[in-house]
Amino acid sequence: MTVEDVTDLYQAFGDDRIPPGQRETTKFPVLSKGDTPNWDRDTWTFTVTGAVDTELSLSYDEFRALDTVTQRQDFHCVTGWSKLDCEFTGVPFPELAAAAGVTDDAVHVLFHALDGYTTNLPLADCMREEVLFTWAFDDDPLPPEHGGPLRVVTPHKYAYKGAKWVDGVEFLTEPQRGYWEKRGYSNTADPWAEDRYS
Ligand SMILES: Nc1nc2c(c(=O)[nH]1)N[C@H]1C(S)=C(S)[C@@H](COP(=O)(O)O)O[C@H]1N2
Ligand SMILES: [Mo]
Repeated sequence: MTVEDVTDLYQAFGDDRIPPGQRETTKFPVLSKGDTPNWDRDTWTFTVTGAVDTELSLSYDEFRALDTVTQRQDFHCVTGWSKLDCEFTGVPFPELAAAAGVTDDAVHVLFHALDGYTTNLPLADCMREEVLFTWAFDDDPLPPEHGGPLRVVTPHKYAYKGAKWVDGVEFLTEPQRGYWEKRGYSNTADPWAEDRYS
């Protein structure tokens, strides 16, 4: 398995790999707004909706049949810890966007998750190879508390931009705010600018 190292992406945002105000940890703390939701492999459905040519509805097996990559990435939590060199396997966002065909008027994206969580990003911030829908962490299945069966990772943003238990992507023609973005966390979430709160 080829592992692509994308840990140098920070160079586009700042001088240091560890963003200002962050401490490195080797632990992987769990941060969820509530309980870990249950899911059923037979009924789990991933939807792509909104400003697309073709809305998609994929079963778990159909999602897993998409082309995948494995990347080494860093993970920055807004509460101040960073975990370096995480290996995630999954589907890059642009791959999924191409499968649905994003229409010209799409400017923004809202991610939906099984626990009711949502988070938002401008389309341009999603159309990066490092934005992954991932089900594997360091060669093991992604643990349920970390978002299994499927989560998003956003190594160029604080981790609340990555929805755990993701089951839907909505392409929007106007910006919209997600769960934490409505509750005082930064809408932009750039770790190198320390965009923590709004
Ligand atoms: N569905 C869902 N995704 C979520 C959250 C959540 O509560 N629900 N919490 C977010 C926050 S605030 C953070 S910091 C990261 C934490 O990921 P971790 O628990 O794997 O460390 O997940 C993000 N994604
Ligand atoms: Mo968080």
